[in-house]
Amino acid sequence: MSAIDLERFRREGYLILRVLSDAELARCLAAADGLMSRERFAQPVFHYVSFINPQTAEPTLQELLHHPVLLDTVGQILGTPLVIDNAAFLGAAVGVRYRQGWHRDVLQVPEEQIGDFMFSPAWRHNNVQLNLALTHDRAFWAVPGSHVRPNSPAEQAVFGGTKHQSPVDRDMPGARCIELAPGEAVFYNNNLIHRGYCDFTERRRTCHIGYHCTRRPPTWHFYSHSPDQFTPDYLATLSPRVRGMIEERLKRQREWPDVKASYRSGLVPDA
Ligand SMILES: O=C(O)CCC(=O)C(=O)O
Repeated sequence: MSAIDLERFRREGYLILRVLSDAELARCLAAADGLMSRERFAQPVFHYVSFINPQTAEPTLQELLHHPVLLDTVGQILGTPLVIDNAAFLGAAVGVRYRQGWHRDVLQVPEEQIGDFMFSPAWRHNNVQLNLALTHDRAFWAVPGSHVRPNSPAEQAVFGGTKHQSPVDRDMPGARCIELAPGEAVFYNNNLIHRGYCDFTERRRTCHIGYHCTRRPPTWHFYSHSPDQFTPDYLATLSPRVRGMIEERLKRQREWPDVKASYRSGLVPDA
C-alpha cells in the first residue's frame, strides 16, 4: 500500500482517501440499506448504530473493520498493532435534520480535567477516527488544524461556557464541510473541533470506525462498548477475523478497565 501524507495529517488533522472498489461499495451499500430497513430503524430520525453489538450486528459491515486500506492507513498514523475503539453506522433518510454541537471527542472527560496540553503537538493522541461514506456525505464538519492547539477566543465564544459541546446551529470560524464521495473515507484526529450537521437531501450511509495502537495506553474514546454484551455465544456467530478483533478489544479493556487512567496517556512516550 502507498505511503500516506503523514505530514499533512499531522498539520491538518485529517486526510481523505478512496478506500472501496466499486464492487466493495455496492456490497456494503446493500448491507447498509438492509440494516436500515430493519423495523427498529423505521423512525425518520438520525440513527447512530453499533454494528458489532449483538442486537444490531451486520456481518458485511463488520468485514470493513479489517479492510486493508483502513488498517494500513491507521497503522501508518498510529503504529501497530491496532485495536478497534468503536464501530458505528451513521444512517439517515432524506428529510432528516441532524444537529450536533461543535465538540472535540473529549465528552467523557470531566470538564475540569480537559487541559490545553491535550491539544498540542506534544500530545500523542492514540486514536484515529474515520468516516467511510457509502453514499455522498456532506454531514461532517471540522476546523482544520484545531487538534494541535487550544480553542481561540473566537472559538471559545462559540462553545460558550463549556469545553464539551457548543449549542447547535452556531457558526464556527474556520470550519469547513468535509465532503466525501461514495467509497471515500476521512481519517481524522478526533481532537479536531468538529460536528455532524446536515439537512439530508440524500440518504446517509456512513461507517464511523475508530482504532488505537496497543503500544500506548488508549484514550477515553475506547470505552464506548460495554464488554458484557460480547458473550461467548455471540462471539461464536462472528467471522474468525472479526471475532479475533473483538477478543483483542476485550483483552485490552481488561488491561485498561478504568477510563480515568487514560486521561493523561497521550503524554507517555512511544514504546
Ligand atoms: O456525523 C458525523 O460525521 C460526526 C459524528 C461525530 O462527530 C461524533 O459522533 O462524535
